[in-house]
Amino acid sequence: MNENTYNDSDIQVLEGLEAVRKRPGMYIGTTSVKGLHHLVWEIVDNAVDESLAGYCDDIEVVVDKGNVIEVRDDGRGIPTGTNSKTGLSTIETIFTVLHAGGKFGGHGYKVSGGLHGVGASVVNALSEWLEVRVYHEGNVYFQRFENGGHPAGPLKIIDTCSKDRTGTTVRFKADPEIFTETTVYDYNTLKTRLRELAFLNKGLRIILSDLRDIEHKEEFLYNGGIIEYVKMLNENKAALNSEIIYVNGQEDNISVEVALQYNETYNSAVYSFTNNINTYEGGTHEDGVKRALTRIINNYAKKNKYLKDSDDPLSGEDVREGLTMIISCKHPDPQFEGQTKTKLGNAEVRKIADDVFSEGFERYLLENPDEAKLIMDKCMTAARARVAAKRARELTRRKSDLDVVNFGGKLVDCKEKDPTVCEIFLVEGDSAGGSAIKGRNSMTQAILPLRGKILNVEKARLDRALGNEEIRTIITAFGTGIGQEFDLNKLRYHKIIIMTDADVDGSHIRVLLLTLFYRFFRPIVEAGHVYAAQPPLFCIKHGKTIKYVLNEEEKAEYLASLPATTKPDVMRMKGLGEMDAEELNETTMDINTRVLRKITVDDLMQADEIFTKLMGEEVEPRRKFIEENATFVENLDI
Ligand code: 28G
Repeated sequence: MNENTYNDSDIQVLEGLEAVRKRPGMYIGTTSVKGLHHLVWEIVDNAVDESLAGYCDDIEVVVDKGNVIEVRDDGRGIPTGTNSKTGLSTIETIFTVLHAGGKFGGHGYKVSGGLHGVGASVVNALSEWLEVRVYHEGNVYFQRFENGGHPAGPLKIIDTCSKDRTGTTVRFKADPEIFTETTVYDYNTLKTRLRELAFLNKGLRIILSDLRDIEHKEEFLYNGGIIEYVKMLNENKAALNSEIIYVNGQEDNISVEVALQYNETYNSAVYSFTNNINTYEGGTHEDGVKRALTRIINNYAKKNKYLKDSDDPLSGEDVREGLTMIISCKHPDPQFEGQTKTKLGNAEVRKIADDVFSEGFERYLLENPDEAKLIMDKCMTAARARVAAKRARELTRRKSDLDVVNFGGKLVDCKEKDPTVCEIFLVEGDSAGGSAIKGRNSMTQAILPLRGKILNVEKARLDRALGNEEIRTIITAFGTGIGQEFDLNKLRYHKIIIMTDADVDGSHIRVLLLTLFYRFFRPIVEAGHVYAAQPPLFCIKHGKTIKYVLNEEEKAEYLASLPATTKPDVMRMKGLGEMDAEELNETTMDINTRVLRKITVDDLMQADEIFTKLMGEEVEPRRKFIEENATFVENLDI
């Protein structure tokens, strides 16, 4: 083609590109920073397609100075011949004819393709300039486009290269006249998506480098694919099944891959993809897998007597508690629906996904009974929590009409309503409770005396736990609800202070409370709201000063600091119940003189360990523990 003359098809091409520049939103959704990144995804997707075709192992993305993007692949290189339909070179066709993407040429299919899947010509149309280099049979082919996709010259050979070197390189500068908000790329956005692409396409190496102000270079290569994705997502969580479960299969050219692992949290993280596109709104592939998961677990639970025939089945939410799962589907002709076109609509996929997953997952449970037990126990606990949460919600609903001060006649609330300055003391025993009520600052300090036994929530089913008045009162007082209704924002006191004696019984009650928190209120602890009051063990008088110390060590240290001649009385403190209001206030409650210890999740886990020992299957540690902690065990309401 003569570069100085236009023919009809040139005019059509230019009109096409002009349409893109007039209404960029129609093609890339938005010209905000999101649209800017979309340009990169379009080009990268073409390289990923070449990798899916089996010809490309490495993709390199460079953010160059001036926010120029360069994408390189080591595929076959775009064919350098002429396209019979357009009369232009294939390369020029791909970069200037709208919708000249994968479907062009009639066979094969694009398995990636961004959300809009509009192709390289749209990127070209929205670029100040764009250059393409193709490495093929020892030659470097080159073409440059300017001002929104106009060829600056014909395709030509500009250099030679090694015969082994094949591939395509695309370099472009987004047009600031289109991207008026910004043309600055965000490294993290690029990194997150490119890493995701590497997870979704096992064995594909993607290198990202940033040559702007702060230089970065990262490589993403996952031979385990989505298994490694789940591994990363669960990195900082305690895994339940140590091996990540992986299931895959295909039917009618539609492939489904699933990787999953349970962890000890209560949250579910299920992410699904179709042709590398994150289907945020889910769809038939996700429905099929979820349906199969629920059914297979229920079948297994019935068969293995976790559930009686008369029991309600486990719900979808029960079986997904603590579940991290990636679903990746590849489809030759995906139909995207929904508000943001991120919901897979193809009806046939529901059954295929169900078939593939149920077969693989059922076999996994049969072949791995130990892991299966961990999963079943987790699901059963989740189901109990769901029932309990419903009850709690009903209870709180009933309570909400009452003045919270009067419920059960136990909580002595503070006057202040702002949770950030309010404190609640959970006090062991009625007599200490009495002193605490008298000695408190009634503006900000609420007192909840705990009488009798606190139920061991580790052993009791949650519905029974909610039948326990002590626990119900605590839940209502906190205001957060429990289980699925739990809402940290509703916490009525930002300091929850456990006030027990410094003796063995006191520490036992503390352990029971911690277990309650561990199971029901963990986020409260994680947010740093739970404290242990530390009543002093000794009172040391020195002249006119009185010093309270928490333990023997502190006593020794303080005494050593005093001049030998003036050493005084050392008094052992009484228990909480024997202190009068003034003493209790001064030593344990007054914000100016008290010493609080913040309870951490580690403390909870220690408490949990004690319970695991006590309740666990191992007989010997259990016997030993019961022997060593006779009073404690006697007080337990198991
Ligand atoms: C670096 C940034 C982006 C690409 C290829 C390779 C081929 C190709 C691309 O063909 C025309 C349409 C369907 C066959 C295909 C090379 C077959 C044989 C290719 C890229 C002809 C487009 N040899 N690599 N397009 N197809 N990389 N990277 O864009 O029928 S695009």
